Amino acid sequence: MVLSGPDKTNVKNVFAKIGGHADAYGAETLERMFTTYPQTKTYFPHFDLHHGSAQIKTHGKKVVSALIDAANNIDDIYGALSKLSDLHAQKLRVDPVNFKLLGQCFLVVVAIHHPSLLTPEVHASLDKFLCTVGTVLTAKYR
Ligand code: HNI
Repeated sequence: MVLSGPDKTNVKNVFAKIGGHADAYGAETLERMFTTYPQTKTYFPHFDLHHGSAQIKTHGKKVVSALIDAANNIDDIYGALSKLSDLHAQKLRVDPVNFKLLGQCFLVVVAIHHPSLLTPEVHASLDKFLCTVGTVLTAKYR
């Protein structure tokens, strides 16, 4: 998946607009993922997954921070997420299909909070970016 120049601009613009809401959007993304795709809960048996859970908030913040990190290093996403790639491949062993589910939920959150931001072009760029992040995080599985 190759991000074009305009894709990179679109992605950076989305994260600039999200700004201070990033943490809350992370938690909302996770809550949507756990509700809509309950099978994803199996990776978090040690978490309180109820609405408003402090663990979901903390974890949402970590996930979105990683996305921001990737967007800030959009020409070297592999490098930026290298350690996380090791973790997901070697320790967590999350089935790759789940990355698509999380990406979809993040897109829905952006769409709900920033409807005018998500033009078809920006939607496509963000989708490419999230797919790339998923590919990077599962790159070391084999
Ligand atoms: Ni993921 C831990 C980022 C997708 C299951 N994950 C992390 C951490 C970050 C992170 C950051 C914290 C690492 C640390 O503590 O050093 N995860 C991301 C990103 C994506 C992603 C950026 C995709 C966009 N992770 C997923 C998916 C699942 C998942 C799809 C499973 C459905 N991740 C986990 C689990 C942990 C985790 C489980 C450990 C949680 C804990 O604290 O015990």
